[in-house]
Amino acid sequence: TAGQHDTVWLTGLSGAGKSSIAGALARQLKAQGRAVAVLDGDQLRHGLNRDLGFTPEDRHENIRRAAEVARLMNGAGLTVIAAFISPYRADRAMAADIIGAAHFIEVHVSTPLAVCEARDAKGLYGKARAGQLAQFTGISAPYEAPLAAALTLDTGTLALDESVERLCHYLQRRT
Ligand code: GGZ
Repeated sequence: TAGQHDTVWLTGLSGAGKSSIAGALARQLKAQGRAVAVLDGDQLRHGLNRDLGFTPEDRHENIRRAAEVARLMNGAGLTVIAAFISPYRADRAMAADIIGAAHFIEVHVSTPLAVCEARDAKGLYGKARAGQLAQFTGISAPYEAPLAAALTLDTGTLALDESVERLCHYLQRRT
């Protein structure tokens, strides 16, 4: 199957829509008969990565572990959809290295900060603005946008099914 050993790596701000896209894309690919696994930062931080916070060093370790897991899953024949803020270019480059550049598909979920903040689905932006949440990406910690993403999806202007459609189209044309 095309893309069987690939990792779709979604990067973007908190609330940009990474998890929603990951879930919907996984459903779609499964319906096409693919074996798929989703790795989500918010979820991994409750288990495998529960010892990590949000310093640059901890984010680096978070991404390193996630990439190692993705590599193992790709090796077992799964298409991996990874959803991590992964705000540092250097850490995404490390992930590409671990996974293998040929199998790493970087997708920028580029929803603008203003849109993410207006949504504030979990109230985290409010807390960050109030100074109750340190090192919050986009507010008090950096986000380094990809320079050459395979695909850029802004959920402020694209409906979820449109984003999934574009991703499926991209994956189909790849192999
Ligand atoms: C960024 C934070 C922070 C800080 C808690 N900065 O939108 P969410 O809530 O559900 O997902 C975010 C999640 C980010 O985890 P990642 O593993 O994707 O981050 S990284 O790739 O940078 O390591 C957010 C929540 O954790 N959260 N505090 N200070 N996001």
